[in-house]
Amino acid sequence: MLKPRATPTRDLCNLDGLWGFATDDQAGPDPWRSRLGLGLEVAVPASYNDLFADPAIRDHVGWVWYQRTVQVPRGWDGQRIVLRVDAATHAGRVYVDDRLVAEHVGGYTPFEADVTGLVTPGTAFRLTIGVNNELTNVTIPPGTITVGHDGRRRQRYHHDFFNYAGLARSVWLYSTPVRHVTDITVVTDTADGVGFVDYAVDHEGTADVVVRLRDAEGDVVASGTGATGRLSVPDARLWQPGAAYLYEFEAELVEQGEVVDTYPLAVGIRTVEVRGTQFLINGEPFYFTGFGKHEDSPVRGKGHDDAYLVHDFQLLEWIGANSFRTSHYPYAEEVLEFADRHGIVVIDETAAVGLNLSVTGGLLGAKPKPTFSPETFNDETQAAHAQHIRELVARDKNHPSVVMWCIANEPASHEEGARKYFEPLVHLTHTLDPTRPVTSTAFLFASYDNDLIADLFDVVSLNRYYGWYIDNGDLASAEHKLEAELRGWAETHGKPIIMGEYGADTMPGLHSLWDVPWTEEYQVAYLEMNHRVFDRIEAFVGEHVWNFADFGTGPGIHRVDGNKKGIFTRDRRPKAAAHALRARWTRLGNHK
Ligand code: BDP
Repeated sequence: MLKPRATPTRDLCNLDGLWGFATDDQAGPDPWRSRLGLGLEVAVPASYNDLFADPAIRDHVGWVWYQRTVQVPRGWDGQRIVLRVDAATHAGRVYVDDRLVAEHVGGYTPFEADVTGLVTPGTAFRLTIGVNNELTNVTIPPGTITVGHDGRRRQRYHHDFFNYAGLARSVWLYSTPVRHVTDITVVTDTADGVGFVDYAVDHEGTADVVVRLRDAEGDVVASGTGATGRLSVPDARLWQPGAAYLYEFEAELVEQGEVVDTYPLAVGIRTVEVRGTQFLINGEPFYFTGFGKHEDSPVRGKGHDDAYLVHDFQLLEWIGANSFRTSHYPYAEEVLEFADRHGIVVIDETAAVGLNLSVTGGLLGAKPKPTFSPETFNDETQAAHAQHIRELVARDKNHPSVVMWCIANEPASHEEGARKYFEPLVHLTHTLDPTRPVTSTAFLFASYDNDLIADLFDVVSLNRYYGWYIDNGDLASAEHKLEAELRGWAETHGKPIIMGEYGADTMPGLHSLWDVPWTEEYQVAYLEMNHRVFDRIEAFVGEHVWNFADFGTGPGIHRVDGNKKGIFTRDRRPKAAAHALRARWTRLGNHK
C-alpha cells in the first residue's frame, strides 16, 4: 500500500488538527448522521486518553467518535478521490456524510476508502470516524473485557504499556488519476560493485510503465520500461547502517505519449542475510546496538509527533545506537522513512504482544488458562494475526532500514499449540517477503530446552531480565544464570542470537553505593553485567536495551507512574546509564 504523496499528478490534503469528539454514550445513536453536539474537541494525531481531564474518557471502553468538515478541492473533477487513515487504534469505521465507506480492524496499519462519486469537488462533506479500543481473544494485540459490580466495562490486556487509542496518526484526503499506480515493490541486490533494483509496478488501466532511478544529486542512473524488471546501477552507493544513501525510484504511467501518473519511492540498495551465526548487512557482520522503543509521550500518548521523532533520533545518534525494534506494534511510516534517510536499522514488529496466558494469575493465584485453545487464542486469532502480517509487509516492504520482521513479542512458545499457531505465520511472512529474516522474541519461561518454535525462525531473539525479575539485586547470581542460558541457546540452535530486551527499572535521582535496585547505579551495573556475558558468547549479534525511554502503563504494583526501565526519562532526559551505554556503543560501532 503506497503512502499518499503529492506528485505532479496527485494532490494531497492533510486533515490533521482539531476535530469534534464524543464517546459513544455521550454521542447517542448513529453519531455520523449529524453534528456531534457536545463541543468537545480532540487533537489529531494524538491518543485521546490523556487529553481530557475526565476519567470516563481516559478509561472508556468501546467506540469514540471523531468528526470534522472536509472541503474537497475544486480542481479535483475527473480525479479519483481517496480518504486515508494512517491508523485507527484498534478498529475504525469511516463515514462520508451518512454513508459508511470503510471499516478496518487492526490499530497500527493504514486503510483507505475510494470516495470518488461520493464527494463533489468544490463542496464540503461531513467526515466522521468511529474508533474502537476493545481488545478481545481474537484481536491483535489480544485482551479481555470484564464487567464490574457497577456494570462498568474494563479493558484488561496482557501487555504493560497503556492501551492508548484514537487517531494517533494522520488522516488524508488525496487525489490520483483514474489510471494510476496502485503499488510498487522493490528488492535490491549487489554483485561486484553493481547494484540491482528488481521492481514491480502494479497499476490500474492499460498505460505503459516507464521507470527511472535517480541518485541523490537527481541524475538518472538507470531506467527501464515494463511493469516488472531489473535496473542495474554500476558503482552503486549502498545504503549502509550509519551511512544512508537513497536513490529515488520513479514510476510513470504513460499513455499515448502523455504521463498519466507518477509516483516516487525512496530506494536504498542493500542486502540482508543470515549466515551461520552471523547477521550480514551488505555482506558484513552487523552487531545491533540500541533499544526496544515505544511510541509514547506525555499528553499525546501514542500520537505521532515530528518533534519527538527528530529528538529521539538525535538521542539515538548521541548514544551511539545503530538500531531499534518497533516494540510492540508497527510505528508510523514517518518513523521508518526517517530511519531510511538517517541510516538507522529497524526490526519491524507486529502488534502481537501478549499471546501468553502463562504469566497471568500472579497474586490472585489463579491457575493460568492454556494460551492456545478454542476458548483462548484460536484459529480466529491466528487469522487476525495473519492479516496483520500481510498489512505490515505490504506497508513496509520497501524500507531499506527494515532488516527483519518480528512477528510476536513473548508468546507462550513453550506451550502446547504454539507450533501449530506459529508455523503457518512464519511460513506466511517468508512467502510475503523472502528477502528478510524473521524472528519472534522469546520470554522468560521459554528456554532452549522447552521452547517449541525457535527453530522456525532465522534469528533467536531473547527477552531476559536476570538481575531484575530474577535475582533482583544479586548480579553475581544473575550473571551466572544468564551465561548458562545463553550458552544453552547457542549450542541448541546454532543461530545468531540477539538480546531483544534486558533492563532494570530506575528512578532518576535515586542513588546508592550498594547494588540497590531502582537506583541509577544499579541500572549501570545491571547493563555492565549483561554486556560482560554478551561479549563472551560468539553467536551474539546484538543488544537492544529495554527501554529507550520511560513510558505510560496501566496500573500495576510494580509500575511507579509507568514503566521506568527507560535509559531516558519519559521527557527524554538521560539517566546515568545513558552515559555508560554511550561509551560502550560508540566504541563498538556496527561490529562486535
Ligand atoms: C517484557 C515485555 C515488555 C515489558 C517488560 C517489563 O516484553 O513489554 O515492558 O517485560 O516488564 O516482558 O518491563
